[in-house]
Amino acid sequence: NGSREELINEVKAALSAKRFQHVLRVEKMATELADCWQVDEELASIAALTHDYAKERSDADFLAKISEKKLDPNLNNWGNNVWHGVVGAEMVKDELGIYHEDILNAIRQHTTGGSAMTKLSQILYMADYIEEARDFPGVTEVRALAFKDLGASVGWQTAHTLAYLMGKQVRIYPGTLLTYNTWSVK
Ligand code: DGI
Ligand code: FE
Ligand code: FE
Ligand code: FE
Repeated sequence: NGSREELINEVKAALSAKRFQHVLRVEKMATELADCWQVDEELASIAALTHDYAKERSDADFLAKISEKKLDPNLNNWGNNVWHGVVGAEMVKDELGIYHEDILNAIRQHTTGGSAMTKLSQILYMADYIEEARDFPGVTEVRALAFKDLGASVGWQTAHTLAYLMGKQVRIYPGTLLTYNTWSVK
């Protein structure tokens, strides 16, 4: 725990080169959004650098952490997509020594969002979605929206991600639906 360089080395060691480059792009976008929305840029940097720290961990690691930290046992029924944020935050805390609750909540919420999201959480959720290598229909528009109306951009992402997931007929995490009902409904 300490310098950005130290944190970068720990994250780099935990991830593929490709995912580490994504993390650096999320950091760049998150600090730009933080500057725009008057959020502490250092908090945005730390949250972005650590948001996918646990993404490459085994299912067994996540299941052990759910049990160790006595998290909601319903989490056992999900998978890496949900675990790497919700359970990954516990690994960031225990292994990287990051205890700032706003940062940990932003990591917890970075994939599924949440009904209550701080500005930092909204920023990380959006930065992950619109970092400069992301390419999907509407990306230019939603990038601009994130700097103009942050909450509306959260609603846009949630509506589009939910539609995409439903198109694939995969299971929807209840938290994703709560995010939709809070941020996307007109
Ligand atoms: O970790 P990243 O790839 O940078 O991005 P992410 O953490 O935002 O999303 C990881 C994946 O999670 C993405 O492919 C969409 C998926 N996802 C988000 N909400 C849900 C979900 N998958 C399921 N099955 N259910 C959800 O509610
Ligand atoms: Fe992620
Ligand atoms: Fe995301
Ligand atoms: Fe990510």
